[in-house]
Amino acid sequence: MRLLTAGESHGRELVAIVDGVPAALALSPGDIDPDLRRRQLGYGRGARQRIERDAVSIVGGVRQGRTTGAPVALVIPNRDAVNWERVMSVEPVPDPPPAVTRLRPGHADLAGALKFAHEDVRDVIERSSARETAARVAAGAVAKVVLRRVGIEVRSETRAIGDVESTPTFDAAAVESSEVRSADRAASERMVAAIAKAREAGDTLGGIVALRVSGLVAGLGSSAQWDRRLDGRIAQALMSIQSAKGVQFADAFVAAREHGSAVHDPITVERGRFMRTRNRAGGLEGGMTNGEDVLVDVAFKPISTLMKPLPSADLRTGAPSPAHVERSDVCVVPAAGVVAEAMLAFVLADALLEKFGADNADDLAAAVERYRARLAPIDQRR
Ligand code: EPS
Repeated sequence: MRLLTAGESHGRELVAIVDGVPAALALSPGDIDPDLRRRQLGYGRGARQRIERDAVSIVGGVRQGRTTGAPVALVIPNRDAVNWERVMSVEPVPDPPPAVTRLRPGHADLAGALKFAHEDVRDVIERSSARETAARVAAGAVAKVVLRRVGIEVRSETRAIGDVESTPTFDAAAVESSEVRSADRAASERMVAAIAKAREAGDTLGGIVALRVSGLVAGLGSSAQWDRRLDGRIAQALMSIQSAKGVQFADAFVAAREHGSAVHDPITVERGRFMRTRNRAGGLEGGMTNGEDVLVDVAFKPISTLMKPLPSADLRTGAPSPAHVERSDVCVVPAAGVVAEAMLAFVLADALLEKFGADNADDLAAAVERYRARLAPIDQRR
């Protein structure tokens, strides 16, 4: 599967093209819109989310409620675009709006302006903005439909916001009813309080999202070539999310300080299946799934647009100047969990189709079933 997204944060609409989706999958906006809604929620979100009512139009790849095997094309209108018509006009306007030139540390502003020779940072902001993640979430929802066809499920939960931590249980009902997407009620309250305090101070907060994938088969990805290793592919996709600064599988940074005997997961056989007595590998060995749940965390830095801006400089003159301030969020970690689910689902669906065939969803399901039947220990297969 391949994904391309296009569209500006304040342009008319966002676009996603998902290529390589198998035919014969039931797919409708009802499979996508709930995730778009979840991405908009979370304590600490900015005023933009009160303007948008993200909903997808499927404009390619689906007919009579089923995928055809053609590229799935998705469009999400930006309701806010009506307020940005002059700024975002495709045609030149007679008196263009003032350029943004005060660079925000932590954002794409400086590197992007230098790279593309932009004199208006707006030309960088519009595409680097995390608004683009709405298109990713729509595409990820399609990937989740592929995964669900063979019983694979991706979940996320907030592990930390600022210095407030919790231990994820992935209890979906409790997570989705929390304003910060943590199933731990007491931790949720402390996370909300920490975000409120950061907002009062004109500051922002980051955090950690935990992801768990269940229902997997062993053998997705490959140890045979560096760029087929699934842990690398997952890390790349998660690291590509706006604000992501780190990825770890299970508790990798703790395990790195321990002995091998404490870290590797003993193999047992239960009810005719290979099992592990623990899962410190995070479900991946040798760049392949090992059949256990995939466990992966993503660290998100605090949002870089600060209401009390850091010292910075002007792009055109180089003169010292506080960073540009514009409407933004205080904390996006709850929403980032939904985006991370989408990216993880996308990579796993891609790996699944690569192994089992991407043409038709029924063929795919039959191939996975056959494979599952042959995964028993050798002497139990006879
Ligand atoms: C976002 C929409 C954006 C920001 C945020 C994410 O809307 P606007 O820029 O119109 O307020 O709220 O983007 C950033 C934090 C950023 O730095 O770009 C969204 O829909 O997720």
